[in-house]
Amino acid sequence: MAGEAQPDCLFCKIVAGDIPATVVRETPTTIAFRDINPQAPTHVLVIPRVHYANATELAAGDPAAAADVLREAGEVAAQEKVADTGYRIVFNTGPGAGQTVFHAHAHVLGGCDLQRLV
Ligand code: DGP
Repeated sequence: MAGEAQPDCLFCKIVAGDIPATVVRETPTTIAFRDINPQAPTHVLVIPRVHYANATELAAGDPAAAADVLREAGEVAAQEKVADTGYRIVFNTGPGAGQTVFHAHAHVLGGCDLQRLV
């Protein structure tokens, strides 16, 4: 059922504490942890504790949690001291866009020149 933990979901296992992660922030509804394969000096993932396959489904099914993820992305940027120089919040959505983990997550990227693509 939408929103419920999925036994085969990697990020649900991180939420449950079954897989370790380098957590940088936690709230009652979100967890932020360092990406295992960083693409920038700051590369943190912000996930909702509830399971939805992607950001669009999260926004439709639990808009409050979606807002929490977005707010936390900004808090991570401030905590990582990349807010002033600029950062990206990226939601890969679907395999064609490079999504590999089908639990909604925001990539927070910063700490280098990000002025490419859009
Ligand atoms: P995406 O390609 O948008 O689905 O991003 C998934 C990200 O998750 C990718 O950048 C790598 C990261 N990732 C995959 N497995 C793990 C893990 O076990 N721990 C952590 N911290 N990150 C992971």
